[in-house]
Amino acid sequence: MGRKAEHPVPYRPARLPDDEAVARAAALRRRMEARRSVRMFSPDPVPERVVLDAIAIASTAPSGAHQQPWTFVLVSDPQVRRRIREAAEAEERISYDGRLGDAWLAALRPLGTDADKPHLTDAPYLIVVFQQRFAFDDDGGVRKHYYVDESVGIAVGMLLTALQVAGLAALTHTPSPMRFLGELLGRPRNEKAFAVIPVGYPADDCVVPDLRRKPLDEVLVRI
Ligand code: IYR
Repeated sequence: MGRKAEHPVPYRPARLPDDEAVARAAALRRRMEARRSVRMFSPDPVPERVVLDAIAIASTAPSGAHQQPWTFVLVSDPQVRRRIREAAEAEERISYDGRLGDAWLAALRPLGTDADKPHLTDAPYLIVVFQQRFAFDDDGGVRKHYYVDESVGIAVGMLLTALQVAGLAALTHTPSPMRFLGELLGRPRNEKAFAVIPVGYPADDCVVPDLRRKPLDEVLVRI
């Protein structure tokens, strides 16, 4: 495919020796298996440089037609975080009071989540991820973006991986509906909120649900 690109350029990354590749993959697997979604954050500051690098790493994600249809809004301002928390909790109260429905509430019960979202003000950073459903042309027209959900989902996965490798904790938070985020943050109408990701260190007394991950042989089919 790339062979027939309009302007192909050489790509010849050095190969790793097998033992080095095996060691790196195993080390990263151990690191990633230790990742947990954190809802109890310390207010301690984290190095901004780490968060900026993690966002830059997320932005290396592959995307439909290489349109890179994402915007990351990095929120540290405590007042903006408080406004986001208030608006998110207002929506979540309606959700937990019945909008989600019995089956959904039952599925969430093991996690113990509720409409209280202290992580939105405790964590020193919120990364609000927006997907660009389309782009504006120079002449004021619009240009459709392709595979936006997939592209932004991959970028968020890479963001979470980068944060974990750098020793930071995060949560993939999806208040619903999320329209308030675009309004609060003054985003243009081609952008749709995708997730709110609090980032920081876990609180000293942080606890998480006692979850088990599916073992490899349950998620892998080899043919
Ligand atoms: N958005 C709500 C509810 C929620 C939904 C799912 I699916 C979760 O895995 C966790 C929570 C909330 O953030 O509480």
